[in-house]
Amino acid sequence: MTPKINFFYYKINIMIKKKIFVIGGDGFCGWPISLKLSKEDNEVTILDNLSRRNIDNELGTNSLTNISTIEERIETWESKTGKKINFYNINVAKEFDRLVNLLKEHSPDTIIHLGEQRAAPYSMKSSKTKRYTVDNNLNATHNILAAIVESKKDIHLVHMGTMGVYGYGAVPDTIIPEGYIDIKMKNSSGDFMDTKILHPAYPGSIYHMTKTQDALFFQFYAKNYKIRITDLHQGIIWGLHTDETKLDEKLVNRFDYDSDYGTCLNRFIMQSAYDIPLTIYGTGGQTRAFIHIKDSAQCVNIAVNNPPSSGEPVKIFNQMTETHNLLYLADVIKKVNPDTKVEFCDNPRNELVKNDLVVSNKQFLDLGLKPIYLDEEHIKEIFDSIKSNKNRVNMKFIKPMSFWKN
Ligand code: USQ
Repeated sequence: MTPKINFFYYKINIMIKKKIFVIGGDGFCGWPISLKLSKEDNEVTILDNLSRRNIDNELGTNSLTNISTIEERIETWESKTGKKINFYNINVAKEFDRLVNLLKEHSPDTIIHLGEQRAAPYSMKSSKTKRYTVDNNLNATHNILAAIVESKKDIHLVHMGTMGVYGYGAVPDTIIPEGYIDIKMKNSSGDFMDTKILHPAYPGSIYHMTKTQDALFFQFYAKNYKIRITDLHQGIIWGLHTDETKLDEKLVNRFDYDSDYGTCLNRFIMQSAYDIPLTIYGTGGQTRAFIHIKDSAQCVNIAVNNPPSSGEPVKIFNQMTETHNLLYLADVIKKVNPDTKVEFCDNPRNELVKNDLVVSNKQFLDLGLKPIYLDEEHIKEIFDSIKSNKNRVNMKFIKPMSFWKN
């Protein structure tokens, strides 16, 4: 090899910050996160079995935006930015040996794990979807952990979890801490000893339950194998574009509006934009945590760059920026479109009619997150960007399709 070529390789190496696998990198969160990390000069490899696209086929649903194939997405990104993203079509819940080989071959510094079925309503639809959610999510998480051990590589695992593991205001008048609570336990002499444990799990759906089970896998593997693990307890995402997905129409993110995969604020904005009454379940007194899609990608970027040390307990962040109840969401939307109507529907879910929710997100704020807060300007931006997709709206998917009582 000539000195010139050596220099060339050296240059490439110092330009690449980290080698990152994004498992689930074709999905609603995974795609903008992959682009963000690629833009930040990381070498990004997407591992995805395209299950989200297949579930659209199964349900007959579609993204409101017309998303490109993963191949077109990656080609477009490279032609716009000169940055390459690799892609492997792999089911990590089933193809363990292939996953281990990929880890050995690429030696990623970081794995972002979004390879789970992520809709609470879908997970409650039937025995089939319950079993699929449990089989897929638990096997995916455990295979990734076991593959990291098997590969003998020092890999930081960043997992996309959910605020729903805490329940929503399950312990009234408390601030939800970031993952752990301080407790006192009586010892054999009857004295109270200080200790710290994972916040008790209060899952409200099968999907949320899989994330509470993930937490035990993480605790075990961090302690016994000293794997560096970060768990992000994310709130409800809203918004559509990031700076990267806006670069070309072929990079557009998916926007779900059906009652299984569409999150409430995105659904309400879309309903208002097309003169459909907002489908508020129950009284609208349910309070939830929210985060804009751009902030979600930024938080993952921060987490990637601030890993725990080997042997440290799992690092847990609350990945949310504000809490609101559903009636408040309707009020903000009405400010943008005063013609917005509301329909209070029978609640298909089993949840509190009203709750308070106070959450700490101090760690991300301390690490420099500057949140995008819900306001009329941002809602208007989403209105404008979805206005041209009227022909893709199927009214059949507006009303609840999954029921907690099944
Ligand atoms: N809701 C309505 N009308 C609708 C849809 C939802 O009133 O048309 C209500 C629900 O009853 C619920 C609230 O809005 O009280 C939130 O529902 P959602 O569908 O927006 O969110 P959820 O099912 O909780 O799940 C979403 C994501 C999931 C993520 C979770 C974060 O799909 O992946 O983990 O938000 S959290 O809610 O903080 O657990």
